[in-house]
Amino acid sequence: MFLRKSPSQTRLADDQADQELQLSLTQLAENYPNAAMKQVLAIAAEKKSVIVLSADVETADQLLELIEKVGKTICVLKLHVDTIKNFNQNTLTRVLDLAKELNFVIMHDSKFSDIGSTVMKQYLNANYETAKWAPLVTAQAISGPGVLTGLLAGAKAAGKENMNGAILLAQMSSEGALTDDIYAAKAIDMAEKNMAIVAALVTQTIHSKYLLSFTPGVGGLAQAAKGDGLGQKYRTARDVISGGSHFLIIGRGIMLAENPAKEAEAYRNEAWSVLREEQHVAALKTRIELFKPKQVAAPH
Ligand code: S5P
Repeated sequence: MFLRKSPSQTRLADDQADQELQLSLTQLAENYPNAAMKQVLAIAAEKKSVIVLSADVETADQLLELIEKVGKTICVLKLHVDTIKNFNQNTLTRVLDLAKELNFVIMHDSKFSDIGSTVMKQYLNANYETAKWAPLVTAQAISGPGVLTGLLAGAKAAGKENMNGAILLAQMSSEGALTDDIYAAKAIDMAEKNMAIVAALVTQTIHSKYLLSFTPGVGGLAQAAKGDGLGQKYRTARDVISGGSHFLIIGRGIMLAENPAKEAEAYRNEAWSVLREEQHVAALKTRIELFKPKQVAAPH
C-alpha cells in the first residue's frame, strides 16, 4: 500500500535535508582551495542561500536601497560599478559596510579579458582599485591563461594573495555566444590548471569536476519564455540547479520585481529546495573528498 507522509513527517524530512546540505556546504568551505569561496560557502550554509544578486541599477541611491532590501537573503553581491552613474568612494564605503552588516561577499563583474600585463593594472587601479575591495572578480578566458597570471600577480601586489579569487567565464548566457562546448571545455581546463587564482566558473550546462559553478540567465517562466529583447536567455532556478550549477546570478528577476525582498526569498527557497535533493548533496560530498588533503602513507 502507498503511504502518504504526514505534514510533520514531511517537515522532519525537509529539516534533515536542510541540515545535510548545510553540513556539506560547511565541509566544502573547510576544504575548498580558495579563501573567498570558503567565505561564500560558509555564508551559503548559514543563510541557506545560493543567490547572487546582480545589482545592475543606474544610481548609487538605487544600489544602496536595493542592497538594504535584499542583502540579508543573498550570499554574494555582484556589481558593475562602472554602470552606475554617480558611484563614488562614499558609495563604496557604504557597500562594504553593508557587506559586513548583512553578511555577503562582493564580486566585481569586471570581465577582464586583455593580456596579463594590462589586466594586472586594471585589477590594481580601475574601479576604485578593485583588487583591494572585491574578493571575487570575473574574467573571460578568450585571451588565454595570461589573464589569470595577471590577476594572480595583481592579487599579490595588492597584498591579497590567497585571499582574492577569479571567476572564469566558460559559457555565456546570451544568444549566439561564441562560448560553444569546445570553448567551454578549454576554459574549464584552463581554470582547473590555475587554481591558485581561479575560485569558480560561470557556466550554463557544462561543469567542472572540481570548481563550483555560478550561472546567470535565471528568471521566472515569463522571462524564460521571452528573454529581454537584447539577447539575454533565461532558464528557471529549478532547471539551472537541476542541471548541476551551484549559485544563481539574478539581476532583473529580483531588481524589477514589485517586492524585491520577497522575490529574492522566493528564489532562495526554490534554489535551496532543489540543491538539497539527494543527488546534488552527493555531488557536493564528492567534491569535499576531492579537495581533502591526501593522506601520505607513513614510511615503514
Ligand atoms: O554569461 C553571462 C555572464 C554574466 S556575468 N551572462 C550574464 O548575464 N552575466 C551577468 O549576469 C550580466 O552582466 C548581468 O549583470 C547578470 C544577469 O542579469 P539579469 O538581469 O539578466 O538577471
